[in-house]
Order: sequence, then structure tokens, then C-alpha cells
Amino acid sequence: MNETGLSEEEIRNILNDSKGQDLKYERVLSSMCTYPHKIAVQAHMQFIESNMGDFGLFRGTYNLEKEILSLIGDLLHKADAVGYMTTGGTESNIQAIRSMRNLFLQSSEYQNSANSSKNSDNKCARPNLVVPDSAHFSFDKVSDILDVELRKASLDDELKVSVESVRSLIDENTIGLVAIAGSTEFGQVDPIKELSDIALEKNIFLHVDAAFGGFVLPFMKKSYEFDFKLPGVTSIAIDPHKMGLSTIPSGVLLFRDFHQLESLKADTPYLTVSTQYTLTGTRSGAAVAATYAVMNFLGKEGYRKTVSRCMELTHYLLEKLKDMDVYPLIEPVMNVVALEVPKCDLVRSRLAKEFNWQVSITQNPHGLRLVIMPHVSFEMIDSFVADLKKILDS
Ligand code: 0PR
Repeated sequence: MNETGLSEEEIRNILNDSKGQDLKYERVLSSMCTYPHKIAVQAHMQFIESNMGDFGLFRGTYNLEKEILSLIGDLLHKADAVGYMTTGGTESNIQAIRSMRNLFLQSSEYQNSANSSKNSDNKCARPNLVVPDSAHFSFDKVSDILDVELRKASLDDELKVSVESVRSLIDENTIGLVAIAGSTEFGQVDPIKELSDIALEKNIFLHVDAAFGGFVLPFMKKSYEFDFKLPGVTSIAIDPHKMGLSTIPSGVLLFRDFHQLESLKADTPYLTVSTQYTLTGTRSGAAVAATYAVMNFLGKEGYRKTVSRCMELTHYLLEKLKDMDVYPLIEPVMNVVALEVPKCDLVRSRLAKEFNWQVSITQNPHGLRLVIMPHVSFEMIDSFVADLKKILDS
């Protein structure tokens, strides 16, 4: 660090230069994030210093968080669900599984088996979690951090998790299941009703990762069963900083029952509040205000319009691609499209190098992946398809 500071103008110039090196979303078809709504940005700036890690100092922001939880709880058919605002899907997934694991380790069956293994050479078995093979990589982090074995269930032809495969992986050390409502690569929704039935039958937890789909599915014309309406669903991750049009970092984790949240409790003796359930200590109150502002500004009607436009653009894209004999790997459920394109890794790098387009790749099956976020326009799609055609024809 320099002994004396730079001038405001010097700092502004450096920042402008850095900002100029960032890609603009107008060339990005790979991201699950987008420009936050203007009203969210304004609220974020107004609450920039607010720290939810010590919310006794920020009672107003704390009340906004409570309102958000009940708005999202209501959207997900449980207005009295409990939870908190996280930094996004990764933290929500970690905390949901941490709660499952803590409650499993405290359970009387586990305690009994732990006591009996003390008297023999048997080691206490490691808890396991059954996730779809399509689960986001945050679950690999979960496994590592929490020392929980990850059992990956296979997918069916439509890239939904196979219920039979899930069933076959469950044993007495399974702490719970994960279902995805909007998979990262394909935007697919798992058979969550069936998984909810299994969770109830086996008396285990079911976490729904709706980080992306949570702000899409409730606003679609077709109705999907994926939330607390299903009695086996015990927790949900949903991210306002993706399709919710809020600022980063805005995630929400909701639990069906208070005892799940309580299992995450830590004492915080020297703060204005004596307990914390969160993973991080210091936590952005700006993201809370931003999420409150955009959710109340748009209302359900606003989100319905946003989702409907993204879906219209998705279908427009598919129609144009049909003329070029390019088809999706599965019929898109939401605004995530995976295309069957020969040599897609090469196509992806040429799109970036020659035309500055950012797209991504799905692993299994291999395809070119596009996310049609609210920053996408009809003109953007026209121009992207024209550039893709040039590459495929050459
Ligand atoms: N669960 C699902 C279903 C997700 O798709 C993601 C992120 C997460 C959890 C984790 O969320 P956080 O990244 O908020 O912790 N999915 C995208 C991905 O990893 C996130 C993303 C966003 C990637 C913007 C790129 C990008 O430009 O691919």
C-alpha cells in the first residue's frame, strides 16, 4: 500500500479501466446472474453499511429480512417457514445439509450405534447424502466440509434423477435426500413429489435446491410441485440474486421446522444478540434491503412478466436454431437450454474468440449451454444465432 493515497480522480480512472475489462451482460449467455433491478441497486446503496451479523444494531434491516422470509415462505407454500438470508445457493446448501447432519448425529439411533461401536472394533458409520448426479458442485464442498459421503443417483433420459436409483442408495446412515428444482446445467426439475414420498416413508430429510428455479417455477403458466406444499420437503434454497433480480449476495434458506434452524445455533456472547444460526458472521444488510425492494416493487405480476419474457425468448431461440438443424438435448423446462452441437468445446471457444460471446458447456451429456436471463433481448438472439451459423457453416 502507498504511504499517501491517490486522488479521487486517479481511483476513478483505475476503476473505469477495470470496469472496461469486465464483460457486459449483453455478450453473456452463460450466467445465472444478470443486471440487478434499479430499485434493488438503490436500496443496496442506501443500506451499504448495514451488518446483519450484529442485527441488534440494525433493527430496521432485520425487520426487512423477516418480511422477505415470510414473502418467500408464502411463495413456497409455507409462510411460517424459518431461515435467513445467505450469500447464495452454496451457503444455503451447506447449511441445509449441516442441519441434517447435526440432527442425525444427535438422533437416538445414531447415539445407540455409536455407544455400541465403542465396545467393539466397528467404527461408527459415516453419514451419507443422496443427491442427483446433476447436483451443483456446491454439494462436493458440502461433502468435504461436513464429512458426509455423497451418493450420486443416476439420471433418466430426461435428465431428471431416477427415483429407483435414489431408493437403491438409501441405507440406515442416509441423513437425507437432495432434489433439484432447476438444475444448473439443464434447468430440469426432479420428480420431487416422489422424492417427498420416499423421504416421508424413510423418515429422512429432503432438501430442495431451487437456487435458480425458485424464482422461475412459481411464475410459470404450468404448475410444478417442488416446494413445502409437498409434506416431505424439509428445506429449500432459493436465490434472489439469480432470477430474483436482486443484488449479489442474496440467497435465502428456509426450513420447515424451527428445530432444523436451531441445530445450527452458535452462542455469540459479545454481540447485541446472543445467538447466530448463520454460517458467516458479518452479513450484508444491503442485499436484504435490495431483495425487499425488488420483491415488493415487482410483485408476482412483475416476476410473471419477467419469466414469461425469458421463456418467449427461449422458444424464439429454439425456433431459429431449428432452421439450422440444431436441437436441444432435452425440451427446456425453463430458461436454460443445452444444445446438441458437434465439437461443442471448439464452437464455444470460437464463439468467444471470434465474436466475444460467452456460453458454457454441459458435461454429461455434452452440449452447448445457454441461459436466457432477463438481460437477453430478441436482437441479442438474432445476432448470436447469426454468429453461431457462421461457425457451424465454416
Ligand atoms: N444450486 C444451483 C442449482 C445452482 O445453479 C447454483 C449456481 C448454486 C446452487 C450455487 O449458487 P451460488 O453460486 O450463488 O453459491 N449456479 C451457477 C453455476 O455455478 C452460478 C453462476 C452464476 C455461474 C453466474 C456463473 C455465473 O456467471 O454455474
